[in-house]
Amino acid sequence: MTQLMQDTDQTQEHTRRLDALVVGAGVAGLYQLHQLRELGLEVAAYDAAADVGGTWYWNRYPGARFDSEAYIYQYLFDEGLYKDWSWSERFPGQPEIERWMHYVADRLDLRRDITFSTTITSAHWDEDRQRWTVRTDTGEVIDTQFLITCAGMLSAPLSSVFQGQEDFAGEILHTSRWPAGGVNLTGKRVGVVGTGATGIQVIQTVVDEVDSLTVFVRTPQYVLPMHNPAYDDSAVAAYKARFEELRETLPNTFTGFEYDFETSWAELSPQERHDRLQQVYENGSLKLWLASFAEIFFDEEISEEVSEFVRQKMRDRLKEPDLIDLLVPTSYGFGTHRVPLETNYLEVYHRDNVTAVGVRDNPITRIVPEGVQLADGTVHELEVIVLATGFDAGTGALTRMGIHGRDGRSLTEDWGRDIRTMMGLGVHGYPNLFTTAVPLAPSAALCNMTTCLQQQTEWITRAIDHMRQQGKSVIEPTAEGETAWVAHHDETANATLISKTDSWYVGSNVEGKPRRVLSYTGGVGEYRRRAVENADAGYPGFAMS
Ligand code: NA7
Repeated sequence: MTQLMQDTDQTQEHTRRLDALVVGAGVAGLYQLHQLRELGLEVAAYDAAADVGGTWYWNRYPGARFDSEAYIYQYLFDEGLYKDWSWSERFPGQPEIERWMHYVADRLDLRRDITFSTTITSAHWDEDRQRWTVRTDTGEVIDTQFLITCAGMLSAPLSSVFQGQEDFAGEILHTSRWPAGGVNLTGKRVGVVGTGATGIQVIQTVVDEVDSLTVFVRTPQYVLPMHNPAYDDSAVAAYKARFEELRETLPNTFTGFEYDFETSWAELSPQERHDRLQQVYENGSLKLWLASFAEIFFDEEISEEVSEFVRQKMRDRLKEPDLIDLLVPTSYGFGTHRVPLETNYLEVYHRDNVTAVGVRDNPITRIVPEGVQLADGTVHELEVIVLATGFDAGTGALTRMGIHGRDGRSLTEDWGRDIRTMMGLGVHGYPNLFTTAVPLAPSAALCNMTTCLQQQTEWITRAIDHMRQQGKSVIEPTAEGETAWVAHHDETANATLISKTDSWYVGSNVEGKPRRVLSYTGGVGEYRRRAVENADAGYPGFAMS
């Protein structure tokens, strides 16, 4: 027997054959696995994590919690699944959310089809066999008809940020790789780099524990106070009674939340506008952002007026001019960044053991053994450095996976030039690859994720079902279909102020990443309508054979 034949035999022996491989066992992956199993497919999910949860497995940093209301961050396809779980508060913390994900996996008996602690290291489309060959870091080879990525939009951490990180004498941690057993910060000198939604949750939480806290602030954030009441039995019963209403409403609003833009700026007097802003501010949710005035995303003057409303709230709390200068944004409009909800975050900076260090004009140059060094040579001595420095959003999970499509083309290289997808559901040149939570769909950012991920996975299930019924085995976005979607996406996105503001929403947080608004900004309801229309019409923009 020749060496080649031996290798082939061994590969076949160890190759697992599937109809569909789902990458990820978080919100999308669990539901996708469930649906395809119900459809009768031979399907399995793989996850690098040791258990289910996705985002809620990895992000166990201090203070991690929802800022979608718990009763809308839900699966809505099964009334019993919804009603048999009771949330303890409006915006629960990560441990409770992770327990809920376990509940979902157990209830649907999903774990038996999930391989944990296993990373996909490559996926190659085999043109002759019209199937994917997928390899893992445990040496497994999987031969699958469909490859479905449910890998999350914020799962590729930016954790190697500074020169010298490996030389630090203390402990350095990225927020999304926080150890399961926690980290003892008691009495320690702790530094936090980053004041996005994550950094803010960390800062307001660890401040009670640490000896001293040094916060490195580059771009300040507009923040809104969170109102987070505990739920008693009657509150739980009240939201459960709304199940049908929520199931009807959520998929059709602008952002997949229960609320929507109700009033137009032009229709109201200045006093009425202020009253409306005050009313939604007091709601203590993302309502001021996602249900005040849609014009804040398009009109610079209206954006400025609403921004000023929020700035004044922040100034009233910060009081001190130095802190106001450092922490109140002025260079971009409210809502063009992701808006964090917080609890006494601004008040943290009044504490004696907290130092806010501006690093816009005097940037961090490197990590030294003692701590963080700035451009002017100052060293902030620390024992723990928390990197709340974010993610390669939307694309990073896939570009780190080694996906190669037709003719060996590399998704990493393709998206390194230009980030294109067909409705965020597939990519031209990559047959039988279905995607979720990638760019050019609302699930890339501007969405209550459960709403969008249910919709996308249901669309994928329907497409596969359709193919099987039609006797088709390969689906791929056409070049023309994709180009038309990209054009529509860009036209919609480039009309927004989001497109003009630097943040992970446009990929500017990753050096060299092609700039494009990641999220579809036409609205969750509109996206859904278009996706359903596409399926009803027999999938124009996709070629099937
Ligand atoms: P974000 O929102 O991307 O925030 C990252 C933060 O880290 C942000 O304040 C950055 O400042 C800061 N950063 C990154 N690199 C540096 C360097 N080199 N120096 C100083 N500061 C730096 O990530 P999050 O994890 O907070 O949130 C991501 C999403 O998760 C969030 O939007 C929610 O949807 C959940 P910058 O703004 O770049 O000046």
